[in-house]
Amino acid sequence: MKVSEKISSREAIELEDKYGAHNYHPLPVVLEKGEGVHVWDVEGKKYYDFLSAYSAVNQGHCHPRIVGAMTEQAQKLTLTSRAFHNDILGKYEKYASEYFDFDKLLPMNTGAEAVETAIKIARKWAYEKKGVEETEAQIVVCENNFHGRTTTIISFSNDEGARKNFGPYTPGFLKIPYNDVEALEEVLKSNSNIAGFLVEPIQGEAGVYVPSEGFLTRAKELCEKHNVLFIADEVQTGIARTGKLLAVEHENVKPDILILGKAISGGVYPVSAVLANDDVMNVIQPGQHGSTFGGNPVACAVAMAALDVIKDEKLAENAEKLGNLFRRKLDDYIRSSNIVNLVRGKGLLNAIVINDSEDSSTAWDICMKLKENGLLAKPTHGNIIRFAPPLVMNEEQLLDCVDIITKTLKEFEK
Ligand code: IF1
Repeated sequence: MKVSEKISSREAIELEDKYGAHNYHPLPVVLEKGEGVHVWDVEGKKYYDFLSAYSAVNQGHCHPRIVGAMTEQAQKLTLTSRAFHNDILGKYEKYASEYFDFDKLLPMNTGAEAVETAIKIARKWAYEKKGVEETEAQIVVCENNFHGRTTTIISFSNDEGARKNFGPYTPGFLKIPYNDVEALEEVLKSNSNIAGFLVEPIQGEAGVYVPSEGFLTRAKELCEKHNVLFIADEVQTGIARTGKLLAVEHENVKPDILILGKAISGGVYPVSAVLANDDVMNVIQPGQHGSTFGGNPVACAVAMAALDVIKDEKLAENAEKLGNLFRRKLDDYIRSSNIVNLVRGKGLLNAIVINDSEDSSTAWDICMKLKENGLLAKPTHGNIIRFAPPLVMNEEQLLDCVDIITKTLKEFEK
């Protein structure tokens, strides 16, 4: 079968089922085209994309400037490895370091790789700068975290589905409840070998949990007081998704290590990055960390275009404005609804909690009906549906989506 050969939804799903590992349970829709806030399935049906590939397509599907940057670079030089220099890596590292106001950037490819990189840097910093006894460093993480799927990262997950039967697990992590400043203070006071505090500024996969106002500020203060690195995982919340360039900016908190992924490339190419100032980043010396594709020329070209688009199209401001409108409109509906308990989020990272048990199929059934009505979304855990459209959406499109969502939810009113 040639790639260009037309395929039906049923055929595509059957091929994946027969020849692909069953590591996902996708909604039964087969997409063929994406443009801006819309995607089309192989039968030509058009949908609003309300997942944005888990917040990787913030700039909209196939943004011409980003695809153009990829196409142009791909015809010049795609990959050199880091065995040699090239003419674009340094430009990108300067551009992105200044863009996020850090001294340096370490380029990787996936979010999980960037999280692993941040863990390694924090541990090395603890041994070589803080004086922690080697192999004794601990990193504080939050319950219900999601930071990726590598063996070390799932070692500190409490999601049984993500970690069961993948042991033995990597040691060196201490867990506290999310949004619990007292628990953080307690663990930092009673342990002198803490390297860092790794936290999502909003917990995405857990169900878009926004912490209390001031949590990030207090957490950063405690990290400074106890000489612990504040490590912000902005893979999902970053790149304008929550109405600021970074979610930590809602509290003017500057992390010691910043982790980025997903929309740093506009969903066009796998790009991730770890940023830090010299006193932290310089613990990494030649030969101590790396990746074949990390910082490749295509990634550099794509990321610079993707970050340009965020600023030029004022996507953080748009996310802030449309996010407030979205939650206001849904709150109006929820007041008279018996199927939705609440809507929560920041910017255009939102979720609704369905008034049914976690193990019910209601959230899934609602997403199936949304699909019929021309909007794609997917439940995170159990009875929570995440709503995260591309940030290029305009007000008219957002109100159209609110109509689709509320009309669909009304069909499930008890
Ligand atoms: C899946 C959602 C999950 C992330 C944060 C690191 C990573 C992610 C805060 C790793 C990745 C993706 C992974 C994907 C589903 C999606 C996701 F919340 F975004 F929806 F799982 F939590 N830090 N999130 O959210 O980045 O290695 O994937 O590039 O694994 O099912 P990655």
